[in-house]
Amino acid sequence: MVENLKHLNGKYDQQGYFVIRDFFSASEITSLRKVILKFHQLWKEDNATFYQEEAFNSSLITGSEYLGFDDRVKLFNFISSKHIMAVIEALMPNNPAFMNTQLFFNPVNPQQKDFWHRDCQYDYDVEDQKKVIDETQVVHLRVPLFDELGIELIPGTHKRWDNDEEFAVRQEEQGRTSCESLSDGKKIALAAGDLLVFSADMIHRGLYGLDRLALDILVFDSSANYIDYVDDDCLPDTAMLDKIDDPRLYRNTMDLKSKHLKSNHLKSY
Ligand SMILES: O=C(O)CCC(=O)C(=O)O
Repeated sequence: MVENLKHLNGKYDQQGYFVIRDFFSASEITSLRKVILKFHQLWKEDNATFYQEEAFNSSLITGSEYLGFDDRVKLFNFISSKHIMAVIEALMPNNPAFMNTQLFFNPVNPQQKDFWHRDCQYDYDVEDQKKVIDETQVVHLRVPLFDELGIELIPGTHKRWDNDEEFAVRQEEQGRTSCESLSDGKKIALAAGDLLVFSADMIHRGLYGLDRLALDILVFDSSANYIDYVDDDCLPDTAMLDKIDDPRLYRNTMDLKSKHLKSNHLKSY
């Protein structure tokens, strides 16, 4: 397994993604699905208009708004389970930190098209996007709960800037639209049980269709400055930490949070 992961790490480095087929057992997916479907149902009821009109994802799945103590502990234990931690640590050996979770589903409106983007484009201007892909990366671990068309991505774009076509399409410039096809796009179809690991900052899009419902786990390297992106409520509380077999991923985030708070506090004097 460790040898295998080393090979995958090299693949991630070169391509910006890798997929491990049948990574999860059927029973793991069945029990995860139960918790996620509970969240999804409550979230849809609470966000009915948004869901009907434009939504294609939700986030903060591990938070306290829709799930109770036991379900949250189940999720935390799933996310930091031995085999997921082995994958995360193969990519980030030094204190990987938990950022968030997102749930991706099909938009209700069939006119809504899947769109190319880099996640960092929503927070950074173009010059800073170039820096982000050069210096740091947020990694997504996609866990499909049902078979899905998956993700289309452009291998290698986690480390290189866009060509003219890619830039015009994802930024919708020169009359191009972000749902157009791109010549170097690679479609990765996924089945329930597979794990797809990819860089959030590479050029990619989710492919709408089938009954997709995918849990994305977002992690980052502790040396990168992403702590402001973490919502306290999606972290385990003290009582939960006691029930998590391996809470290092969350403790790393909490440590970063408290360091950040302390340094902000000092700055304000
Ligand atoms: O699946 C989707 O709709 C989009 C996925 C995506 O953009 C992401 O995971 O960052």
